[in-house]
Amino acid sequence: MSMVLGAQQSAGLGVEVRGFDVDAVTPAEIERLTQTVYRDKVVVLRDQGDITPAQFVRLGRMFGELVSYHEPMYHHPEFEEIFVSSNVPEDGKQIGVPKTGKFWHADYQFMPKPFAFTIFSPKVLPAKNRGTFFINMAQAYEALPDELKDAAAGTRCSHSVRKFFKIRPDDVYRPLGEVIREVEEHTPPVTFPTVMEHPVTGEKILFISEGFTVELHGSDDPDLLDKLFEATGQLDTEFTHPLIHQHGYESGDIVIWDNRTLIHRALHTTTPAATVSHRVTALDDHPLYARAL
Ligand code: 7UC
Ligand code: FE
Repeated sequence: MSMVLGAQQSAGLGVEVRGFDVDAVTPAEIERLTQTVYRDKVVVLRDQGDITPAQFVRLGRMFGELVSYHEPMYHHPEFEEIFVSSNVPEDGKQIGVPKTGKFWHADYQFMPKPFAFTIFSPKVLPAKNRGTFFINMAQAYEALPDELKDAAAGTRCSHSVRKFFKIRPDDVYRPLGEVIREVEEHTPPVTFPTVMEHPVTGEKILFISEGFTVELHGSDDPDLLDKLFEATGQLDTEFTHPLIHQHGYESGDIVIWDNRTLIHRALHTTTPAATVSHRVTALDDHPLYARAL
């Protein structure tokens, strides 16, 4: 079967792809998928349940240069390009890191070069709460009242991993101050425009997240960042804000999303159900943004 793209899902996020075969895909098909990710933000490749870690890495490379996560404890034991989120030990050993990403963020927003694409492969899905929340931050920008758009214009934001940096096994018994100093040294905050133009679609994106964005510079209003979090739905603890999309997974899905435009958050599970996912992350040939607004 050859690759078939469905229509944009009526629920608002995602184009479904059937018949995708990682061993037969052509460069033209990858280009089509890439453009679909830029325009429609989420692409869901169905029925990829048999994909091996080696094939998954190969798939990722077709979208761009892969970047391995900066903290090795997240790496797949054989493929450092794969970031493993897991609460299921293998042979009594923890693989990857449990409970990742349960906060609003864009991947690597705290680094100098945030990724263009996140490619996500759920491996073990819990029976309930199998999904990810998304907010489209271009849509969120457009929905802002004019006074917040004006207030955000020309400002910049700093982003840091500090609130969600996970303590590593080797950090046990280390002074917390020393660990904090190391985090600030290895991953100092980065600063980007608060509003940026998407280099491919030209959309205006509000590039902030409650998890990683720690400071807004260039405004007289000390509450502006909180107002922007509030207006974009990031402070809604019930997840009913109209900008929040809940995306569900079927087993065998591989989901590719535009990490410039979407912020996401792992769905909060109430029970400690087994959950395993793999992801790879790729850069593209475009700068993070075409211009600051
Ligand atoms: O453990 C985690 O939640 C990982 C997070 C701090 N960073 C994911 C990323 O790609 O930025
Ligand atoms: Fe993430």
